Amino acid sequence: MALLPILQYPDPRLHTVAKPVTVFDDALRQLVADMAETMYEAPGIGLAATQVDQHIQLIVIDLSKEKNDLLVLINPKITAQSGEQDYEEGCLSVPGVYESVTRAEWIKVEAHDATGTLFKLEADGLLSVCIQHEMDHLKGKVFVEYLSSLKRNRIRSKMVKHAREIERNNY
Ligand code: K1U
Ligand code: ZN
Repeated sequence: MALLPILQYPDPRLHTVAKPVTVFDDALRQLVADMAETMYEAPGIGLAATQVDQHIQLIVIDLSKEKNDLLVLINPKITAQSGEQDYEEGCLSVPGVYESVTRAEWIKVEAHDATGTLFKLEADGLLSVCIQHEMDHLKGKVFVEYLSSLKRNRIRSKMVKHAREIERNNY
């Protein structure tokens, strides 16, 4: 298994629209394993393939404390939704930033697992938020795009400054 570098906002590759997965092979399952390891190590509760510069419709999520309940969603589609909820979201591509976003409270999702089997899932609360956040990544959307342009530009400047400082310290 391998730890994968996570793209940091405002990297333009985060705005790439992911393509559907068409082949469910060992290379895909290796990517799932590497993404899970990367998410657990970060640590985070979700990761989209977009964030590791792989532009296919693949998401991993694990909300368990024990890190033993991995959910793999491939080519996910929301088929029904209802209600609204606000949640203070974070993102491994925008470290240190937590901001409230309004999303659907309940969703019904269809997706394939890593073997290609189609399954259906209903989610509410944090799982619903996390699936919607990760599905946005697959569409090339980062959660800061729900914020005002003032807030988003402040976050962008902070991230660019931080990246420059890291680069300078590496010389
Ligand atoms: O997409 C990502 O970058 C992962 C993100 C998922 C997410 C969190 C909260 C709301 C919506 C989506 C994260 O995992 S950020 C880190 C985080 O929330 C966390 C980290 C350790 C323990 C518990 C939570
Ligand atoms: Zn994210």
